[in-house]
Amino acid sequence: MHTAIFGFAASGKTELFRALAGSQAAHTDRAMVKVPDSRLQALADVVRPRKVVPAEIEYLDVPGGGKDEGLGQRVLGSVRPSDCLLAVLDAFSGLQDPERQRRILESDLIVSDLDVAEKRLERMALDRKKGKHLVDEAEEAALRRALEVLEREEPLRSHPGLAAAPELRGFSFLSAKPLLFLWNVDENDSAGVSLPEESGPVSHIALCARLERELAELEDPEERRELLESMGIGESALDRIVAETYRLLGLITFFTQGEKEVRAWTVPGGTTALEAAGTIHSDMQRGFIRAEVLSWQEFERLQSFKAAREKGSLRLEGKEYRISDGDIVTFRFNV
Ligand SMILES: Nc1nc2c(ncn2[C@@H]2O[C@H](COP(=O)(O)OP(=O)(O)O)[C@@H](O)[C@H]2O)c(=O)[nH]1
Ligand SMILES: [Mg+2]
Repeated sequence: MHTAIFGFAASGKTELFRALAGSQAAHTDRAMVKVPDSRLQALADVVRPRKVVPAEIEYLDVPGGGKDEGLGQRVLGSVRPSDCLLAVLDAFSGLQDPERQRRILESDLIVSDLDVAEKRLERMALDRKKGKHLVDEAEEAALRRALEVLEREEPLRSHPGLAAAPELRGFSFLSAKPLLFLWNVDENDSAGVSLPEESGPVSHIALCARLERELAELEDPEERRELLESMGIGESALDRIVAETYRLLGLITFFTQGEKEVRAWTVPGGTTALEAAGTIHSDMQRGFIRAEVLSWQEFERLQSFKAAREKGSLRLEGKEYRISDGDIVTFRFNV
């Protein structure tokens, strides 16, 4: 999972990146960040494995970003390969209107997609002249629908069916990606920013990137807790952003456990046991026999796999079983 942090110059992107990436951030603009999940440690406390492996999200601090003239091609190009967009808005300096920044960023994404769709359709029109068979008609139809949406200045993400169309996947349309706006407010949030209400895969979080970066630099968990409390927030930027990213992308977590390691895995909601096995290893998918599943609720209640087995809480599930958030899964397979 890749998330690109982008926005205008001096909006606080690097402060936010450092808040998320902690000590890793010093010499890089890319970091694998461990997904905080208290369930993982709770499971490890019972299993006592040699290793505990959290899920990870990759964050990229995209440098640059103009001001009034928009983001520019280089920034948009760096953002395109990501799964999720994190747009930072300067709501702390008082120098720019954050709502205006938001509109410019959103329109940059739409215009960039419009450009991609138009170019591709022009190319297809040329191919059609050379020979009808050269044109993929399903792709062309999907592109035309996308173009209509974009010409109305609507992002593709507000049409989920179209945004997810397999014919459009290769284009990595920016306005189709889930988008999280980060309103970077000052230390006291003196302006008292009010966040817009939006539906669809877009949402808004207000936080102070500089404070969060200072928080992330504290080694001592006790000091950290005290600062969090004095800031009047219970959760760090990382907690909030990761939770919102999972919600926006419809992601869930399942766990595997054994003497060797306890590990968290991230999959889209609705993933089947067979697909989940495939995210771990292709052999596991190929030789899939069944999945032994303990729900998180039952694990919390019993705190023991032995008890779960005796009480019949450990379920045997087949290929089509849909994984639930928090499931602890053991795959039986044969290759
Ligand atoms: N007061 C205040 N300053 C901030 C905040 N976030 C960033 N800054 C400052 O704004 C400047 C630009 O931040 P930076 O993260 O480098 O912006 P970038 O260009 O988007 O990467 C730096 O001097 C930061 O310390 C914030 O939340 N509050
Ligand atoms: Mg920067």
